[in-house]
Amino acid sequence: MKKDFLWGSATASYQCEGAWNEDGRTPSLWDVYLHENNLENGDVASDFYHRYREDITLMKECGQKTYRFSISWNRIITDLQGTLNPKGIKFYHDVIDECLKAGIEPLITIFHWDLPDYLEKLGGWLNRETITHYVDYCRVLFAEYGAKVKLWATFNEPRYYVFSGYFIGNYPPGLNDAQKTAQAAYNMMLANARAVELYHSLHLSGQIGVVHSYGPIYGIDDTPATRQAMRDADNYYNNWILDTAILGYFPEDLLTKLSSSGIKLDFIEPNDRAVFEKNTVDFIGLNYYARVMIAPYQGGETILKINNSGKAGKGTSKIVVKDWFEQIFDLPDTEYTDWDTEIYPQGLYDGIMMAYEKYQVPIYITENGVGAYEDVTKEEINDDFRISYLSEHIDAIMRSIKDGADVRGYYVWSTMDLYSWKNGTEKRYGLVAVDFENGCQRKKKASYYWYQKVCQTNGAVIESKREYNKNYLSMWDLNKEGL
Ligand code: BGP
Repeated sequence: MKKDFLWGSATASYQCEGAWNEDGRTPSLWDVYLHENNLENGDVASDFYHRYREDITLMKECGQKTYRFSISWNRIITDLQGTLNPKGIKFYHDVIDECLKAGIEPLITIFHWDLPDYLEKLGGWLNRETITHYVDYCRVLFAEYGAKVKLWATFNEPRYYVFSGYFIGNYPPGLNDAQKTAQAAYNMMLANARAVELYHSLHLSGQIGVVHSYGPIYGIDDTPATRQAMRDADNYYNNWILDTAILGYFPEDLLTKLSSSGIKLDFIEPNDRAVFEKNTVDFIGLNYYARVMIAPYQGGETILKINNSGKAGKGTSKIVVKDWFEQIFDLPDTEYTDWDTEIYPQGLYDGIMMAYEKYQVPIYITENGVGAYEDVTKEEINDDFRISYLSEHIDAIMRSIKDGADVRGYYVWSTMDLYSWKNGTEKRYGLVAVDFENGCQRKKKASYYWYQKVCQTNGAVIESKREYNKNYLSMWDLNKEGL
């Protein structure tokens, strides 16, 4: 591994900060949605707002060289008139300064899903005006922190945010509307291009990219119908973000397929194309949790069922997109978590190789980790399953680097336990445990000590023993061979 490889970990503002109504912060759409529906919320979360020094010290002791975190927009700009909140601005200066003092490179995610509620009330990402507000927000961040921060991500996972909020409906604003899904997705990608344009115009010495919830596509068999379903699924899951952000426009066959599926593309304005083409990202952040196994669409209506409880039983999740594809969640010969997430490290290797061959831009693995129920009241927290999960995934990255991919950093999700959106705080990902019942006390898990060795030896301690059967067709084969 190159000496400057960035080992680190990641969090997001709403999931860890807490202090939801302190020091001038106004609500985001998540505060309102969770309060109104009486659901478990992030009011306190991991209390990072008050404990960030302790968390950054823990990262430093672990040997981490980078920390990816997001900024809460509504902590910085508190209303539609653009009122700035000095205390909010100062908080992130303090976090950044603390990182830099500890030798930790900050990677800032500008938007990790917590849209200010004052914008959601006006239609959120369905409203093109939100793009203007977003660029104004970026301008504030670049002016405040641009000299200190070298790595910026415009958005965390446009796909997950848009699909969960507008299509599946399990996240706010809780809609199930294909037309609105396409429109919100389009506006978000346009906002990405506008933020890149602004950042590049300022000639700061850093890089800007987008973070994508990467789902490397595989096919259940090798038939023409499966190959077509895989291409459609790749457009649906990956290409509308990656092609658009890196190559400068949406795939033509995606636009055709959307039109033939009854989506009106009248939200596209003639001058937009040039904005996309001219303003492409410097790097991509790939969040990897699982591959996506695809079968051809068999019939019936669209079904979008996600297992958010971890108790619903494996195989509860079901995704059928009418006339596009079906996604398989219960393969017989592989392992899944209680939330129906397949554990398949080889997908990370394949995914990196595919992305690098296609796009030739630097890659950061901006999230990777495993969520589980854990008893954190024990003296020692032996999360061996997490150690083997992370070890196998890091091994996949190291193999991809050996095979020529330009991967520059790796972020464990998550730095410490935090609020896992609709899964609540019970689904834990952290290297450090947070005892949510007892004042959010921190306790290092076994995986923390193990990751310390990884960071300190620059990956030399990683050994993976897993063997892979190549049972399924991958998008990689399909990209090489064509449809
Ligand atoms: C990613 C998000 C994170 C995080 C992670 C784990 O999609 O960027 O915010 O939550 O997934 O997912 P979950 O918390 O739903 O288990």
